[in-house]
Amino acid sequence: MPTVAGCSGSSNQTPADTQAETDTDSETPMQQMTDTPQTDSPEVDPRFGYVGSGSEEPPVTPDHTVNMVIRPREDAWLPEFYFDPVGLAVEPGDTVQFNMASPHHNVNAYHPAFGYTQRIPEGTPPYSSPVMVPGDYWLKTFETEGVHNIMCAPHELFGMVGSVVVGSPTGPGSNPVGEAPKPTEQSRPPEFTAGLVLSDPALDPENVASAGTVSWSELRPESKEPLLVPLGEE
Ligand SMILES: [Cu+2]
Repeated sequence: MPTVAGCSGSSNQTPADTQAETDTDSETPMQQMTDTPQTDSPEVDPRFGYVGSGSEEPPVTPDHTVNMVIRPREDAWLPEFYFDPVGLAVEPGDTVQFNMASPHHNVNAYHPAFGYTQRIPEGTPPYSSPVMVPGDYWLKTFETEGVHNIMCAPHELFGMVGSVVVGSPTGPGSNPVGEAPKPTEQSRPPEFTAGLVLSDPALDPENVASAGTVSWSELRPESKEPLLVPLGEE
């Protein structure tokens, strides 16, 4: 049985870190951050998105909002960890704001660079956010058309996964979750409750595309079943 994936020790930083050319070491980093070179969309990085804290105004007006939630269960020791909505249809170029409604989450693409089977469109960079705290938010602009399966890496095996359909319900993310990795990939598909959630009929890419949004409450109870047990319990 695979071990639970720990938090990747990545220290992802905002693009501001790449502009250390200016050697004015006196002013605050926040001040330098506002001097980002002008491009079409400089604020939301294709790989690292944009991290906002507290009441900070987003630099880009989000087109959609997703909450990242922890909710206790009445019938099990393990709470539910989930994205809400868990399925979302967007247009290419739309920006989604992920709100940390609870602690210790991130947003992470299913991509071989992270050790997972590819479940985002080919040619898409392996995007991820840092692990964030309540009140933070993360912006991601979805450019590449097709199905994007995403997860919270710390809680993936508990079912904290989602599906963003960008334009058309196509690409590797539209394949069944049990699909074997390519021979060249050291990667694994969505497993345990992650596999159940992404296999729920409501998250069928065609359904997400036509429904627009799929809330967590629309999934079948059996798709949310906790499959991991703590030490000492059966
Ligand atoms: Cu999480």
